Amino acid sequence: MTIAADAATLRGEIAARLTAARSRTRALTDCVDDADLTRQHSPLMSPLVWDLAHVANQEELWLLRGVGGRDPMHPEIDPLYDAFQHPRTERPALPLLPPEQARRYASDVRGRVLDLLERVSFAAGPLVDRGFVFGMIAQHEQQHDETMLATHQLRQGSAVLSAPPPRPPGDVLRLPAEVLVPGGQFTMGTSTEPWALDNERPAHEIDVLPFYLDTTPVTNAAFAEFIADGGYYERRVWSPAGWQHRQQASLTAPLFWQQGGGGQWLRRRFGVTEPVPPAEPVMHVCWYEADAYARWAGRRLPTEAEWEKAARHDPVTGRSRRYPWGDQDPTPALANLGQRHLQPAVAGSYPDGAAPSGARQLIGDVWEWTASDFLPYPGFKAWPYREYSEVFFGSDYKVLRGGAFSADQVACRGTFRNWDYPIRRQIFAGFRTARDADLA
Ligand code: AVJ
Ligand code: FE
Repeated sequence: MTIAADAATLRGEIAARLTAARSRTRALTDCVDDADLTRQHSPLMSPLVWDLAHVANQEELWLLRGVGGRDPMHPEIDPLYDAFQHPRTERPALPLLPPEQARRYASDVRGRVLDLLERVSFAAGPLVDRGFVFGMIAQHEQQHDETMLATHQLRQGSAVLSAPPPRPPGDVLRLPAEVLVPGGQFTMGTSTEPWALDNERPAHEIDVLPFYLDTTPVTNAAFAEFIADGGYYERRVWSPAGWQHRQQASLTAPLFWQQGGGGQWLRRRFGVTEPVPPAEPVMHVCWYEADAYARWAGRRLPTEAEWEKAARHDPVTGRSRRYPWGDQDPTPALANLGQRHLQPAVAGSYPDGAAPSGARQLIGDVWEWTASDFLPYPGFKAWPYREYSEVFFGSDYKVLRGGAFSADQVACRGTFRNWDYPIRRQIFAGFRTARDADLA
C-alpha cells in the first residue's frame, strides 16, 4: 500500500481496505447455507463461521480495545477465537457463535471501528503511525479470506463461487526458459514500508551469488512430465524426509488431480471437474514435491534471498523496488491478485509486471515455495505481538513468496513472507526452480 501523508486521505484509504476485505468475507460466507458454514470441510481447516468471528474478534481486540481503549463487547467468547487455545481440529466442537450472531458481531465491531477511524490521531504512537494497526487488521482479514477460499476448494459439493478466467497473454511462446539474476549485494526486507509486518523487517544487505531462475512458475505440463517419468517413484530425487512423507501419504500427483481417460489429467477446482490446463502454473503441491521436481529437473528451489533479489533488485539504481515492476501498487494489468479470478493465469502472463531480470508472475498467480526455513532477519523485533511470527520461526516451516490469485494486494508485496509446513498442499502454492550460474 502506498500510504498517504495527510490524515484525511489515510482515513479514506484505510476505510477502503477494510471495506474491500469485508466484501470478500461476505462473498465467501453468504454463498453457502448455515449447515455449510458450521461444518468442518476438512480437518485441516476451521468451520467458515469460526474464521468470520475470529476476524471480528481480532479487529475488536486490536482496534476497539487496543487503539480505542474500549471494554470487551463479549469477553466470554475471546478464548473460542484464540487460535492458540484451540487447534483447527477442535474448533467445530466449540460453542461457536451461530452464523447470524457471528455476522452481527462482525458488523457491530466494524461499525464502531469506522467511527473510531474518523477520530483517531495517527500521531498517538507507533501502533497507529501511518495507520499500521488498521493495515494489519485489513491484512489479517484478507489472510483469513484466503484461508476460507482454501476451505471452499476442499469443500465437496457443487460450485458456489465463480469468476471470469484470466485473459490469455500475448508473447509467451518467445520467452526464454530462465533468466540470469546477477550476483552481488542487495537490500532484503524493509524498514520503511508502512504496513509491512514484523517478519519483513528490518531492511538488511545480503550477498547473493549469480543464479538462473525460471522465467515463470513451473507449469502443469512440466509437472505432468515429472509424473510420467516416474518422478513420484524415484527415491533419489526426493529428500529423505520428502520420500518418507511421499510413501506415508501415498503421493502420486498434486492434490485435486485425478486420472481421466487416455492419459489425460483432470482436476477439481471449486466444485468443477475439468481437464488440467497444461500452460497454467502447477498448484497444490507440497514443498517436498516441489523439491523433488527441482532435483528431477537437475535444478533446485531458489532460496528466499534469491527469490527476493529476483523480485526487487533494480540493477540500474541498485535499490530494491517494492514490487518487480517498480514502486507503484498492483493493478489488474500487473498481477493476478485479489480473487478476481479463481485460478492462476497461463505461465508468461502479465508482461508489464515483469522484474528487471525478465522473470514474470513473481507477484500473484501462485505462492512460490522457496528452499528456505522461516527464520528472523538480523535485527528482528517481534511487534506488535509475538504470536504473529516469532513463535513460528525455525526449521518446521518453509517460506513461500509472491502471493497468489487468492491473496489480496494489501497482504502481498515484494517483501511479504508466508510460511507453512512442507507437507501442506491445500494452499494455493506452486514453485519455480533455479540453478547456480557459472562464476567463470
Ligand atoms: C501467515 C498465512 C501463515 O494463516 O496461519 C492469520 C496468517 N496469522 N491469523 C496463518 C495469520 C494469524 C498465517 N499465515
Ligand atoms: Fe488469525
